[in-house]
Amino acid sequence: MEFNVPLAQWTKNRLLIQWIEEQIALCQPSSVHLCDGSAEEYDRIAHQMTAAGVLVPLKKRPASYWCHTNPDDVARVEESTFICSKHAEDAGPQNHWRDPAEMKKKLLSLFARCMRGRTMYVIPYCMGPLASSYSRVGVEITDSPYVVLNMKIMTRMGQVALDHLGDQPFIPGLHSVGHPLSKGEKDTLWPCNPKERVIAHFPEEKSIYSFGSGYGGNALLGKKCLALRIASVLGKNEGWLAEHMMILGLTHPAGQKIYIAAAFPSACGKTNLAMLTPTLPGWKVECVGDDIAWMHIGDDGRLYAINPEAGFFGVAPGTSMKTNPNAMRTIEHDTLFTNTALTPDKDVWWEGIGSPPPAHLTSWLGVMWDPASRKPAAHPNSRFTVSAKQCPIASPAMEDPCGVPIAAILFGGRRNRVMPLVLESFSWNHGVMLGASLTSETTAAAKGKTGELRHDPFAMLPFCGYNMGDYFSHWLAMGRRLQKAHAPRIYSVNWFRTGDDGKFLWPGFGDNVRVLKWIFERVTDRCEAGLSPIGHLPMMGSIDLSNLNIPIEPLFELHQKEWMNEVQELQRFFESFGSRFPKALMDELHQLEQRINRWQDD
Ligand code: SAT
Ligand code: MN
Repeated sequence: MEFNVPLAQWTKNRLLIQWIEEQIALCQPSSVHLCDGSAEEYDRIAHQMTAAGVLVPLKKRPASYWCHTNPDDVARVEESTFICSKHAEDAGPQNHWRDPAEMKKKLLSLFARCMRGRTMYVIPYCMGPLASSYSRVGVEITDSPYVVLNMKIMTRMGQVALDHLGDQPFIPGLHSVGHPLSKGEKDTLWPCNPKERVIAHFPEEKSIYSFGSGYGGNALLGKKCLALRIASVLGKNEGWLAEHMMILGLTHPAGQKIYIAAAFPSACGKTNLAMLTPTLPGWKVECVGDDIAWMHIGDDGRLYAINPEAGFFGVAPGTSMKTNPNAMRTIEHDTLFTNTALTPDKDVWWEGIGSPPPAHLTSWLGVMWDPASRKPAAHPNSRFTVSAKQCPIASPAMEDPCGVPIAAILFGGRRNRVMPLVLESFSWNHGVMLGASLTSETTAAAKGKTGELRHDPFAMLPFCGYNMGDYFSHWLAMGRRLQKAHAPRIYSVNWFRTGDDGKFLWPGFGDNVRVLKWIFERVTDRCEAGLSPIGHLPMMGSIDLSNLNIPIEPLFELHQKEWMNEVQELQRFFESFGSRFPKALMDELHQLEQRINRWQDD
C-alpha cells in the first residue's frame, strides 16, 4: 500500500493506527493520504481536482472554485439517516432506527472493497477551539477529495487535531462515495451511489458510517453527524447541550454586549442572522457561529457557548449585498461553491444575488442554462464553504476556549401565520416548551418536498441522536442546574409571517436588529413587557420602528381559534413520545391551553 507518509511517523496513537489499518483492509483503496491540514496540501488537492475537471477555478475570486454535483446528490437524506442504538426506544420516534448488529453487517458489506481505484484520505479534525477542553476530536476516513477540502475549511484539521488528540480515543467516521473504480474505468465528476445511501450513527460506541453521498451534512462528518447527533448524546450523558444554533454578540450603542444563541431549521436564516448588518444606528453584531452551539454551564452558573466549527457551509441563493453584505464579503476569496450557477467569465451566480442572470450562464447541472425553462440556474440548496475567519464581523470570541455567556436563546421557524414576530417565555420550562413546539416549513436543505409544515423541535428533528422525549427532559434538567438569575431568557421569533396578499409582513435581515434590541432591553431589565396567554409580548411602541414604515400590529395578531388548533396539534405531537415525554412539559402545554380557553379574542 502506498502512503504519502509512513503511518507510524504520522501518529503514535495506537487506537488510531489500528483503526486506519482495519479500514484499509476493509475498503482496499489504491493509496492512502494521511492529511496534515497544511495550505500546501489543500492547494495540491485542489489542483488535482482542477486537472480532473471537477473544480473550476474562479477568475473573479482568488483561490476559489466552483463545482457541481450529481443531480441525485444535492442535500441531506433524512430517510437514509439512522440511529443505531441497542434499543429502538433510545433512538426515539423521531429517528429512523436500525439494530446495530444488523446495520454493522450491512455496512461491512457496503464498505468491503468500496475504495478500489481511489485514494483513501485520513482526516483528523478538532471540533471546537484547539485550546478548549470542550473540544472533541474526530477522524474521518473518506475517498472524496472534495470532503478533504471542505473539512479543511470547516474544522481545525490535520496536525493540529492530532496534537490535540495525543494518545486519547477519538470519534471515528468512515465515509465513502460508494463508487469503486475498476481497472481503467474513468471516474465521473461527482461519484456517488444514491441507491445505496446510508448515514449511520452508533450512539453507544460513538461512531459514524456514511456511504453513497458526497454532499454536505451527509459527508462532512464533523458537522451534523459528530457535532450534533453524536455530541447530543455526549451532552446528555455529560450534562451539556449540543444545539443547532447560531451564536452572535450584540453590542448596545453605549457599549454593553450580550450574546444570543438562536435555533432555526436548516435554510431558515441562521447565517443571515449571525452576520446581520443592523439598520439601527450604533448597534453592532459580531458572528461567533452560524450553525452549531455547544453549551456548558460555567462555574458561575451561567450558560457558555462555543462554536465547534471553523467555517460556514452556507446557502447561496438569496444571499446578496442587500440581504447579507457580510457573507458576500466573506466569500470574495478562498471559497468553494457547490451547485451554484457559473457565469461565462468564471464567476458564480445564483437566484437572489442582486443582479440579473448574465447571458450564457452554466446552470448547477453543468449545462447552458435556459431562462425559458423556468428552472433555477442555481440549485436551491447550493452552498458556499468558507473559513469563518474571513467574515468581516467574525467575533474574536470564536477562539475563546471557555465560550461566550448566553443571555438569550431564540427559537424560530417559517410560519406564515400563528406565531408572532417575537414572544418571551414566562419561565425556563415554558421556554423549553416553545423550543419543543417549533414548527416550520420544510426547505431544500433536505431531500423531499419543500414548503410543508412539520414539527421540528429545537430545530433538532433531524439532528438529535437519541429519543427526543429524553432530550426535552435534559433541557428541563439543565434549567434546574442553571443559576436562576443568570439563566438565559427564552424567546420565540418568526420573521416569516405573511399578510393576506401572501407577502412577508416583516422586512427581516438587517431589520431583525429591531427585535434583537427589544430582547437586549428585556434581558438587561430596561423595558416592561405585556402579558398575553402565550407569553410576554412587546408593549405598544417598544419595538423600535424608526425609519421603517410598516404596520406592526399584523405581526402580533393572535386568534384564539388558531391557538386552540395549535395546542391540539402540539398535544398530539407531544403524545407521540409516549412515556418518554416529560410530565412537566405536558403541564406547560395544559397551562397554555387553559390560558387560551380563558382568553377573550378581540
Ligand atoms: O446538513 S448540511 O450541512 O448539509 C446543511 C443543513 O442542513 O444545515
Ligand atoms: Mn444546519
